[in-house]
Amino acid sequence: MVVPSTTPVALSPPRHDGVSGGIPTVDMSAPGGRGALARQVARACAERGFFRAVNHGVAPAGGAGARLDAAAAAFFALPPRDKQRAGPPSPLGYGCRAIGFNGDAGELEYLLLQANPAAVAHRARSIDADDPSRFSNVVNEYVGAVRQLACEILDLLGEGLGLKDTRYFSKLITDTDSDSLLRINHYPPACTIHKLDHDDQCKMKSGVRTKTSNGVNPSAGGRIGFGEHSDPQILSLLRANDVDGLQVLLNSEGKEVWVQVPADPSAFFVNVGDLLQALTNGKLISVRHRVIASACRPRLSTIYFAAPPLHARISALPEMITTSSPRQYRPFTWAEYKKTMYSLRLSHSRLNLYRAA
Ligand code: GA4
Repeated sequence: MVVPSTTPVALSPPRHDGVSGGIPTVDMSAPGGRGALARQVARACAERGFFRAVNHGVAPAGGAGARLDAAAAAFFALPPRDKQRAGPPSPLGYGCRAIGFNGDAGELEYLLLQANPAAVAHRARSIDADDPSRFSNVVNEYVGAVRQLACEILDLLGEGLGLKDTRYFSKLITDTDSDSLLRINHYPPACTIHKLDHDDQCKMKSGVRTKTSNGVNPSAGGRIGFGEHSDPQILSLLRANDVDGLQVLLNSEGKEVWVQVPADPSAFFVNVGDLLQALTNGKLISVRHRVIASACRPRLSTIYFAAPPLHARISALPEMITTSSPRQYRPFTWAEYKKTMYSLRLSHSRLNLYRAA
């Protein structure tokens, strides 16, 4: 077994074009043709399970992303009592520190929403009591745009992997019953964290700052904002402000190392989820990642988790199974997988429970 080193590193030197510090970058508008783009996306997802998408055309400055960030910031600035009207997370709704149902905790507060208009409208009443439709419009506009990008990436993957039905993956997430989620995470400035008890955390004000010379609180380094895990769904698209914190576990010359992902508010960070690993028979890898919240400024991130409908059958595609690459996972439904994931801790390597006999 490979033991991950705990100290985050930047991998160097870059291994091939478009890879910097171990993190592949894909220019979604690069000239050079769709075939080349498809191959680049498939290669990044196979080698790293993760890439930075730039020039993606979604949420340019002042667009849907900026409007969502403003609505989220306004919500998180509310007094704790008001925010708690949208919680506790069931798992959807407002949550503070507690993650899932099995004792996981992080230094964050969040909103977890089902990414469909009816569910958003229902939830918006407890999030923006003054004008619920204002909040739902902003969320729905963002979800529409980010889902389009997710479909584009999934279609490129279908092409890059040489699937017979290149739209197989994207059809799973555009189904009207798709179980996709939107998560908005607010990591309060580490400098304001005094005590770790639940009440204190959840009452923290996000605007309070402690002065340091470089904006990073040295004594707060290493706090787990969101613990190590892989995303269970098909594909996740993350956008965040200019505050660092995200780290991915990458393999470098046979060793697993935590790699810091420099913040880039103009980019989407894309990662392969467990279901895509299963559908591709392990060809694409569901990357483990975490957030270390050590900055003196709040980190705000928004993640779209593209998921299939609950009844979708997840089984490796025939093109992915060969004599040299036999079936790795037994077929299962997304509903079955979700039940398993909610019964386990955040860091569990849950896909291993589905290994073919
Ligand atoms: C990790 C990815 C997403 O944030 C999430 C998380 C979910 C939750 O917060 O309710 C889970 C976690 C995530 C996987 C294991 C279970 C479920 C918390 C947890 C301990 C929304 C998701 O889909 O799975």
